[in-house]
Amino acid sequence: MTLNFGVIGTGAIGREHIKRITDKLSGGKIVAVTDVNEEAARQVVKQYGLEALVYPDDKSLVNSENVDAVLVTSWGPAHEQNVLNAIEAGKYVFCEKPLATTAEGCRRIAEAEMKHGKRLVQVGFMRRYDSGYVQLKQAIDRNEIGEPLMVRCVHRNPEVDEKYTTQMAVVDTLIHEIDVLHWLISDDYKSVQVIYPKKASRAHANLKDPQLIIMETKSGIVIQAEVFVNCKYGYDIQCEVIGEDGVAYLPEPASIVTRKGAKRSTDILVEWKDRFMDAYDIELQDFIDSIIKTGQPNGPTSWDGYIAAVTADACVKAQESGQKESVDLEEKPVFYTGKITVQ
Ligand code: NAI
Ligand code: NAD
Ligand code: ISE
Repeated sequence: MTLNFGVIGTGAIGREHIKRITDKLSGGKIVAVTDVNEEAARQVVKQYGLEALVYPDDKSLVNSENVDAVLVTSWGPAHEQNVLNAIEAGKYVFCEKPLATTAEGCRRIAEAEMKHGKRLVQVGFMRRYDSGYVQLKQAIDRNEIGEPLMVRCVHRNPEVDEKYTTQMAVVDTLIHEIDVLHWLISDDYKSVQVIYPKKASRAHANLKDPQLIIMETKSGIVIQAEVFVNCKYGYDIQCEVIGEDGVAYLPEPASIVTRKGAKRSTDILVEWKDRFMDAYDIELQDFIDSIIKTGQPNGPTSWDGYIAAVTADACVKAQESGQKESVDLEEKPVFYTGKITVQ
């Protein structure tokens, strides 16, 4: 069986995912595309030689009989409506982060999915598929470093454009740490706080950068996460888990070591799409395979999207108040707790 995809949003990551489904992965085919900039959608069909129709809007695309699954790679504020339209049409959806820009939006999606009666949605939290994070989680789960006490992590981008806001440091960038860390240490967030260090001179006038976010979990683990989106030197993701008996580090991407000019050096990647290339491949292949095999996606759920949004909302509140803010999650519905059933 082939899973036929309709893509909403043919920008940077939309094109990356179209290329990987077409050239690298198995079991998926792009048959439909749409973008608010229709010309951009036409260009993509031509550029990649796709056998795909261009639709005027998301509603007509999701309702196309030929579309089995919808790939949402539009900009964040459009995601909620894109996903709700897909659920209403009974279509599977792979939605890039954020699932919706508010916790209420994620809740509406979860409600619609539960009403539909089986899982349709997977959120693009690809770090859970990154081999480095998977190894880190295995080490923690096997108790190799004892009980985790603290986590230190870094999320640095070389630069951002003028459209990037102080809030986006949380809702667009930190959101990856928010998702992956509670999964990594199997704990829930209790409170968050944001500290602004000295502002980087390269950050544009309205952007507070860097930011230090402190997150505390219910069991008392303290996480220090740095977001610095004007670091200039590269795209740098670091994570260190400090346990009772030892410390475990996220592996750095492999690179040759050179010795030259009295220096020993290794490369640092620059682009996010290169740093997590394998994870994007694995998450989308898993989406395709589990739908074909079991009739449901198996990756991060709408409820994971909701947890991330509630935590991000608390971080935004903490950015504004300068205080510790609580993370108040509703109880997870049974629908999102069980193992998927094979049809
Ligand atoms: P982009 O701006 O390059 O592309 C977005 C595209 O969506 C544009 O072509 C725009 O015209 C189109 N669009 C916006 N609203 C639309 C709508 N309602 N209907 C149809 N098309 C619409 O943005 P980019 O960087 O590709 O990001 C897209 C999404 O992917 C964002 O949600 C972003 O957070 C996420 N993303 C995820 C990454 C990850 O590591 N998982 C990395 C980069 C982006
Ligand atoms: P982008 O701006 O390059 O592309 C977005 C595209 O969506 C544009 O072509 C735009 O015209 C189109 N679009 C916007 N609203 C639309 C709508 N309502 N209907 C149809 N098309 C619409 O952005 P991007 O960098 O590709 O990011 C897209 C999404 O992917 C964002 O949500 C972003 O957070 C996410 N993203 C995730 C990762 C990751 O590492 N997982 C990396 C990059 C981007
Ligand atoms: C982007 O949308 C991503 O998701 C990248 O992974 C992240 O590093 C970047 O800061 C975001 O803007």
